[in-house]
Amino acid sequence: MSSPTHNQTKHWQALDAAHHIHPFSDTAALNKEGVRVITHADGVYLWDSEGKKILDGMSGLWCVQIGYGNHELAEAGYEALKQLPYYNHFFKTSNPYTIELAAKLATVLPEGHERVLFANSGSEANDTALKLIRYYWNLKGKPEKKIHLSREMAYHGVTMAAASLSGLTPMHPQFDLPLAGFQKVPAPYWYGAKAAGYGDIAPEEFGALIAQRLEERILEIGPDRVASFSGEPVQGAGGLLFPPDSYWPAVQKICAKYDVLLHADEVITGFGRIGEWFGSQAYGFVPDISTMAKGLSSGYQPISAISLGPRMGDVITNSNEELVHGYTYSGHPVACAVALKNLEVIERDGLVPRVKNSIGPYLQRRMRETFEGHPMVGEVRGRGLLCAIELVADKSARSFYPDPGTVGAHCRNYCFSSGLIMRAIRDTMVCAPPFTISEAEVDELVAKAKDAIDRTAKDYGKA
Ligand code: PXG
Repeated sequence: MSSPTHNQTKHWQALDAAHHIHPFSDTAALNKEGVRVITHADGVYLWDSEGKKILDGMSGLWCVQIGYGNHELAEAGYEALKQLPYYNHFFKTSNPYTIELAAKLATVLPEGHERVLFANSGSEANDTALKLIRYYWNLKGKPEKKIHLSREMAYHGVTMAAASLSGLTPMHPQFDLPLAGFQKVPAPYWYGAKAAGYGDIAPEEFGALIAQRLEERILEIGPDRVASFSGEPVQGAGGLLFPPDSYWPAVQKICAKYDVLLHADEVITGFGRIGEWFGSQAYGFVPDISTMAKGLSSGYQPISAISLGPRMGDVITNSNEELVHGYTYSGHPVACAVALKNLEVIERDGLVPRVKNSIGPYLQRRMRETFEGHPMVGEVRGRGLLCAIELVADKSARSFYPDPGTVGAHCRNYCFSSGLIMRAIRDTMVCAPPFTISEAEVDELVAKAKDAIDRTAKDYGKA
C-alpha cells in the first residue's frame, strides 16, 4: 500500500507533467519518469516530498551562499512586503531599499565601480550589459564597434543576446542563434589542452597563448569593429574551467591596447564564491562592466545587477539624454531588502574570509587527498567553494570518454541515490556548496562523492 506522502507526490507529479514545462529538460522523458518535488530546505540540506534528505552540494544553482533557512532574510523580505510591496524607479522615483542596496554594493564592488543598474536575472543583466556596451560606443561616436567576443563553453544565460554570447553550442540551433555580431574565441581550459592538440603545454604558457588567440581575433576582425570581450572569471556551467593565472592580466592588457570593453560575468563568481568578493579581484583584473545575480540575494529573491566602472559610468550618466531601458521590476523593493540583508549577513559572519581561509581550503584539501590518486580521476581542480573532479578514460594520456556526458550522468545518478546533489558537466563532477557548510558536512559530501565515483569506476572497469 502506498503511503499518504507517496500519493501526494504522485499527485504533484501528475499536475507538473500536465501543466509545467521545465528548463533544459526533455519534457516527454521527464513526464514519464516523474519529477522530484522539493518541499523544504535548511542549512545545506533539501528534503523531497518522500521525506528523503539530500545534501545540496550545488547551493541550488550555484547561488545559495548563506545556506537555506535564514530567517533574517525572510523577515527582511516580510517587512519590505508590508512597507512597500512594490514601486518602480521610472518617473523620477526611488525607494530606501534600492538606494541602500546600490550604495552598499559600491562598497564591495571592484575598484571604480560605483554605479549600478538592477534587473531580475543573470540573463537580463547580461542582456542589459550588451545594450549598455552598444550605447557606450554610440555615444563615443564609434557605432561601427559592434562585435561582441566571448569564449567557447561560456554560459551567459538564455535571452536572445545572452544565449548568443554563450559558447555552449547546444544552446543555439533550436532558436537560430547566435545573432549576428557574436563571435567566440577559445577558452583557457588547460586540462583539455592535450586532447585539443596543444601538446604538453604548461598552464601559464597555455594561459598566455589563449589570451594571444583573443588578440589575433581582434586583429582579424579589426579593432575598430570590436565592441567588447565578455568572460566569466571562472567558467561555471561550461565545466568549471579555472584559467591559469597568466590569462586574465594578459586579456586586460589586450582589451586596453585595442580599446575593447572588458565585461566580467560574475553571476557565479560574485559574492565570495572563490574567496574574494568578486572573481575579477581573485584573478587580478578590473573590468569596465560587471554583471551579477545569484549570490547577490543568495537566491532568496530574483535580483541581478550591472555595475559600471568609471569609463562607462561617466559616459552613460553624462549623456544628457534619457536612457531608454529598464524593467518593471528593476530594483524591486522586496528583492533589494532581501539582498541588502544577505550582504549584511555575508559581511557580519565573515563568510568571504571563511571561504578563502578555512572552509574553502578544507574542501580543496579533502577533495584532492581523496580523489587525486583515483584510477578514474584525471584532475581535481578548484578554488574557494568551487570544485571539479574530471572523470577520464585514460589518466596518463589525459583522454576523455568518447561519448561525453554518459559517465558523468551515470555518476550523478549514484550521487542522487545516496542523497547528494552534484552537477555532471560532460564527465566532470562539480560542486559549489553553501558558504555555511561545516567541516563534518564537507566530509559527508566527499564520502558520498567517493562512493558514487567508486561505483561508477567499477561499472566502467576502472576499480
Ligand atoms: N551568467 C552565468 C555565469 C551563469 O552561470 C547566467 C549568467 C544566467 O543567469 P540566470 O539568472 O538568467 O539563469 C548564469 C546562470 C547549471 C546552470 O546547470 C547554471 C546557470 C543557470 C542554470 C543552470 O550549471 N547559470
